[in-house]
Amino acid sequence: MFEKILIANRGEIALRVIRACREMGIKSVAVHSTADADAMHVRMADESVCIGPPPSAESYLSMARIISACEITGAEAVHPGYGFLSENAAFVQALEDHDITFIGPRSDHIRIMGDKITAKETMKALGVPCVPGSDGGVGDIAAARTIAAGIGYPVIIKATAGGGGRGMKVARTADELEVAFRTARAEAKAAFGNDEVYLEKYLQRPRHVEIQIFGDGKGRAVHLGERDCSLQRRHQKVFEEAPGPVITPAMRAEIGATCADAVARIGYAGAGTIEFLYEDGQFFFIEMNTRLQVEHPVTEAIFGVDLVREQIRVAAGLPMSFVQEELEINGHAIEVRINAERIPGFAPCPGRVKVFHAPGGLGVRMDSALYGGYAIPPYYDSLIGKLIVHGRDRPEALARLRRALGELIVDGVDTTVPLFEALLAEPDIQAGDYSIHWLERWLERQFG
Ligand code: MV4
Repeated sequence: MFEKILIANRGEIALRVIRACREMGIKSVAVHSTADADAMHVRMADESVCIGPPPSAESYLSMARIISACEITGAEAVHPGYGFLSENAAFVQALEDHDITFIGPRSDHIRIMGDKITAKETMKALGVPCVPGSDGGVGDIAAARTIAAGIGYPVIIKATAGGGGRGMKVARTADELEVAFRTARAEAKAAFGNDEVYLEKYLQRPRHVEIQIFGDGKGRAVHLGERDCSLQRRHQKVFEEAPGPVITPAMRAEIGATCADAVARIGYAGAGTIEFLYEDGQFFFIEMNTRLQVEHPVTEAIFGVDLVREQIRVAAGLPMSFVQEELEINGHAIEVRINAERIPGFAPCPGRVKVFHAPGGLGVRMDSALYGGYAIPPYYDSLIGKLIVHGRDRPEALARLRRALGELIVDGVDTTVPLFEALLAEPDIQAGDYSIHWLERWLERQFG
C-alpha cells in the first residue's frame, strides 16, 4: 500500500480523499494556490505545498507543479478528485514518466472516452445500447441529410471533442439541419480546435440515468446501480438520487451487467460512470466519465461502500474489497449541491462565511470544506458543500432532506438552499416524476 498520497484538488473533494487516506493509515499531501492558503484541505492534510497563484491554469491545472510537489514530499501516488486534471490523459502519462501512480484509469481509457465518437464506437462494440445515429463522424451536410433522413427528425449534432453539454445543436426538421450542422461545426472548431461532429436521434423527454462501475484493472468489474441526475440547470446537476425512481431491479440488473461486462473486457481500473439517456423503458449510452463523480456519495450511501478507498486499493494493485453478489441496495439516498450562488439568476456569490453549521443526525452526511470565518475565493467553482441524506425509502429520504436543510446555517453568502426548499414542495419531485427538462421549465415558470 502507498505510504503517502498527494491530492491534486481542493474543496470538499480534497477532504473526501484525505479522510479515506487517514482511515487507511496513508499520509496525505495537500496542494494549494495562494488563494487557498487558509482552505480546510490544507489544514486537514498531513502536509501541504503551495503550487502557484490563484488562477487554476497556474496552480491546480499545472502538471509540472503537481509533479514537483510529489517529488518534494515523496508522494507515491496522486488522487485527482473530479474536474481539474482528473480526465487528462497527458497528466497520467506525465505521472507515469516520473514513476508516480495515478489513482484512476489508464491513460488510453481516458483518451478513448474523451473523444465522444470513439467512446460510442467502443461501447457499441462492447454491447452497450447506444442512441441511434451516425456511425462515426459526419463530414459534410450531404452526409448529414442522408443520416438524418434515415433515423428521422428531430436530430442532434454533437462535437466529438465536446461532452457535458458543450457543442450540441438540435435540428427539429430537415429545414433546420444545415444551419444546425454548420453552427455545431463552427462552435466545435472555436471551442475545442476540432470540428468533427456526429449525429444522433434527439430524444425529447429522457431522464439522465448513469451507472456506477468499478474495475480492478485486471479484467474484473462490478456495477453499483444507477443514479438519476435528471435535475440539471445548464448542464450542471443540482439534485441526484439513487436508486433511480423509475428503474426496476430487473432493468438495473440487466443494464448493470452489460456495463460491468463492457468495462471488464477493456481491463478498466477504478471508478467510472456510464451515462445514459433513459426514455420509454430503454437505456441509450451517451458518454462515459473516467473519474469519481461529485454525486458518488449517494451510491456509497445505498451500497455501504467507500469508493475512494476502493480506488486507492485498486491503484495499489490490491483487489476490490467486494464482488458483485455482495453488493446490495439498502434504502434510498439523495444529494443536493449547495452552491454559493444567488437565486434566481445563480450568480456566483463568493465572500466571507460568518457562521457555518452543518446538519447532522441519522442518515445525514455533509461533505463541505467550509468553516465559520472562511472567505470563499472567487476563482473556483461555486460548490461549497454537498448534503447527502439516506433513508429506508424515498419518502423517508425526502423528509430527512427537508429536516437537514432546515438545520443548515451558512451566514454571510447566498446559497442554493432556498431552491431545494422550494423543490421539495413540488408534487413532481415528491413523485419522482421529472425529465432532464423539468428544472429549467420550473425555473422559467417560477422566475421568468
Ligand atoms: C442528448 C439529448 C437528447 N438526445 N442526446 C447533454 C449533455 C450531454 N451529456 C448529452 N446531452 C444531451 N444529449 C440525444 N440524442 C439531450 C441532452 C441533454 C441533457 C442530457 C442530460 C442531462 C441534461 C440535459 C439537458 C439538455 C440536453
